[in-house]
Amino acid sequence: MVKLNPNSMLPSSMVRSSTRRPGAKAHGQRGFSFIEILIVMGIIGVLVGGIVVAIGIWTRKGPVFATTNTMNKVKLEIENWKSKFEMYPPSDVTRIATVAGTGKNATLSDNPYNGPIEAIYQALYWPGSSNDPEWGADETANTDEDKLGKAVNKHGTAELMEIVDAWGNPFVYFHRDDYAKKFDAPDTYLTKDGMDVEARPHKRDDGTFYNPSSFQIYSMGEDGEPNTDDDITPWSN
Ligand SMILES: [Ca+2]
Ligand SMILES: [Ca+2]
Repeated sequence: MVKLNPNSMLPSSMVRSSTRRPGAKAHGQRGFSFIEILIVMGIIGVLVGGIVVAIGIWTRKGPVFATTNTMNKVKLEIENWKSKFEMYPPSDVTRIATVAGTGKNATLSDNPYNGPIEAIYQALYWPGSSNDPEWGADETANTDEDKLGKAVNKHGTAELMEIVDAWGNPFVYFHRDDYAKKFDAPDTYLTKDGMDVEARPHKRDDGTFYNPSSFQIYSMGEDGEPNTDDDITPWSN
């Protein structure tokens, strides 16, 4: 009668015995020394640590990087607008047609939020402007959900969109003519989280405004509050 090996289900006569003396090593096989294992574990630890640090830096810097990219794009579009119409776009949608000399002035939204950056969005699509910027899905929003009674831009969009930073909050914009006035009577913005905040133009330590001959655009930064240290600005402090 054929006996079956319980492990392999092969007849035991077909299973080669592999008995070896306890402690004996196969030919050419060598174990790792304790020191070698420690070195390998050390290398793995350094690699894992490096990856964790890199992820941490990216998590912290990623939104700043994305916000800076969008801000630079808006800046360039505004400069192109100025080349076309010889003035920087106003911070009020009701005055764009007067400044541009084309299109029809809009009536102001009936809410007090986000006016200047809404004006920039509309201005960049203004009749006669060569601008036709394309925005990523996360670069525009309408945090206050307002719209004009009638569309005035060349795409026929009545919605008063804002250009937003990587945290979903509207960028802050000031025309140079408005710096002093808006410093005393700041603009109100509505953040993604529904907070209304007051934004002023940035001043240098000596009390003068940054970009005195053009405009200011900046992000409120991660804290979602304007005029704090984490604001992302296009100028260096
Ligand atoms: Ca809006
Ligand atoms: Ca801030």
